[in-house]
Amino acid sequence: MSFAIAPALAAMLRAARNVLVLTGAGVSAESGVPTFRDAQTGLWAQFDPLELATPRAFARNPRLVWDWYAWRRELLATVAPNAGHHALVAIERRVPRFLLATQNVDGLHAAAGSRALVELHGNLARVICSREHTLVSTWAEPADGMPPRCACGAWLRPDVVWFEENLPPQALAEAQRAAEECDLMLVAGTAAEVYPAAALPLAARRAGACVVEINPQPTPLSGDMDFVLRAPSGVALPALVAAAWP
Ligand code: BV8
Repeated sequence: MSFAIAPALAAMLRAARNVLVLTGAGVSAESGVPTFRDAQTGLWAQFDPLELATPRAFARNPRLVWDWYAWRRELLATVAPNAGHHALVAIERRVPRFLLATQNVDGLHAAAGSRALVELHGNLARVICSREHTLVSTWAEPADGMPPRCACGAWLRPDVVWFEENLPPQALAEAQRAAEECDLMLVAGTAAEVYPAAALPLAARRAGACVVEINPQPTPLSGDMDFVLRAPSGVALPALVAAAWP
């Protein structure tokens, strides 16, 4: 499936000196990773992710939350980056300054080769102690129906940012600075409903950047975009790269 890119947008990307990209779960959809708001499949279809990805859910039902993340971690072992992830690597290698700020916790951007990358919401593959926040790589499967425990006795948890938890300050500051300084921002695969990540595109626009939405569906941002590519990111991003650097 090819996709037509406006010559003005192709020229903008080719001439760009400083590109910021914000991605959300939609960029991983074509890799087979369910988006955050798509109905979870099987056992998880009965749960609202917004309800599970919170400290309160973990405190209330630690084993359920642990198992939800263990299911998502196992799913990640079966998926690979798609053409959209690879197109973002191609852009990173061609523009003078580049930053990719992702809301995704699936590690697929790093797997595709993205280097200038900040993970605003953490990474599902990493497990930490819920008290010390230190990385833990191995653990015994518990027999008490609770999550595995750290040597200190506290439960283990995924190294992701839950709702009502602060984002990693350095990653957020780096993305916010890039929003102030970029001349072109691509916003791909996000419903633009989760803050503070969703504030980045309008910050870039206020600072004078050209902002592009890549999403098959409209979002609250759509009306403020300079360009909108109404297509899957796995189609639109490779088409954008091919149009900018034929
Ligand atoms: C914070 C990790 C300060 C976990 C995630 C009331 C009380 C407390 C907080 C708040 C509140 N009201 C608002 C807030 C702030 C809150 C927030 O924004 N809530 C929302 C729901 C209103 N934010 C926070 O709590 C943040 N922290 O503010 O700290 C603080 C401290 C104390 C008290 C208050 C505030 C923390 C936010 C981070 C949460 N963690 N993930 C996990 O993954 O389990 S967020 C989660 O949603 C994922 O990271 C996901 O990426 C992210 C955003 O969703 P999207 O990426 O946009 O994905 P979604 O499924 O929604 O949409 C997919 C899109 O892709 C769609 O548009 C679709 O059309 C498109 N698409 C589909 N296919 C394709 C495609 N696009 C392109 N190609 C395709 N093929």
